[in-house]
Amino acid sequence: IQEEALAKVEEASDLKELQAIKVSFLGKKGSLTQVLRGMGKLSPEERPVVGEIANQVREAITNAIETKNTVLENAALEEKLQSESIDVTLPGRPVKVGGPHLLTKVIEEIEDLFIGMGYEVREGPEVETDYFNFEALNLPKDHPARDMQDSFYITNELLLRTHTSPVQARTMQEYKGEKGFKMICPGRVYRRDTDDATHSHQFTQIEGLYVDKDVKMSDLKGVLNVFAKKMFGEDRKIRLRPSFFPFTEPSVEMDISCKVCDGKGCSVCKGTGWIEILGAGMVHPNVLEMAGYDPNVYSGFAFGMGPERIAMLKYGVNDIRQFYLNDSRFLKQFHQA
Ligand code: FA5
Repeated sequence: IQEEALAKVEEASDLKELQAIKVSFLGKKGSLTQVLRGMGKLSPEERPVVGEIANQVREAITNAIETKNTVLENAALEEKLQSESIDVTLPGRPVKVGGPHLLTKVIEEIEDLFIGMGYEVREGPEVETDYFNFEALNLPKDHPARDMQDSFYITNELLLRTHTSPVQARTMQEYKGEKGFKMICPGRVYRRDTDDATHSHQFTQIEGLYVDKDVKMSDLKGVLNVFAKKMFGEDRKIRLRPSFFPFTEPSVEMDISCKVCDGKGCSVCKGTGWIEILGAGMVHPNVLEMAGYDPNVYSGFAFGMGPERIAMLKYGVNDIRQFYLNDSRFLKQFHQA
């Protein structure tokens, strides 16, 4: 029995097999156990002799199994370590990092440009009073021009601002009609417009206002010209067309000469070759007066532009809705831009 058992233990190749061998010799029905059970039938002289041998055999088998058990356990551990080892020399997986939204970048670019010309950056509330959004801008109740900007009213007196122009009146009030200043104000605005490729019901504007003694229309033209060239390139031309806003007189809209470029070169846009990007004008005397400035002493110019339209023109985006879809395939194209 001992020889047979030791040979089998030696051959065992895994822990399961070793366990089976242990049961077959030492278990309840194991062959050595059978021998021990049969001892009762032996004569009193034979019993101690056979008993001693049987005990020695059991000890030998038990020792052999334990030794083999340790060997097999170590082997199993070794194998596990091998198969689960980490190759630290493999290149890591890149961690995805975000970046500023294209619109944020364009707004910051415009801000930098005007900060360079001495403008301060201001903010105003998106939930605005009827007074600042309309009345202080020379748009009394029932004025037909209110229809130009279909509004989201919250109460009779509160609405989501339809443009950033209320910040003109707010800033003038803060300066109390006492001194000149230059400011721009970027922010979100809301209109009951139907969404399409160039219109959104929520979009951004950047307002600009320069109030001082002796500000002239030619100053406005000069500043807009610098802005257009810095933003779109030296070869761009601007065109001011007569327009109407109740808060400016005279009022203009600014077009920029438009070109489309592809791999083969650039050509002017289809249609007129011009694209409208902002509204502007000389601050209406009524607006100056309501905000505490004497229109006989002070004058000013103001403008309001749409950064989405500017970004579309500059980066070749053909649908304004792309800015709000949060499609990472669109967004990540501009992370390095
Ligand atoms: C105004 O909102 C005037 N407050 C601008 C102004 C300021 C004039 C100061 C004079 C003095 P208008 O509605 O045209 O004007 O809008 C200005 C710009 O906002 C447009 O040129 C366009 O670039 C952008 N814009 C207007 N409506 C939308 C829209 N639904 N979606 C995206 N951009 C728009």
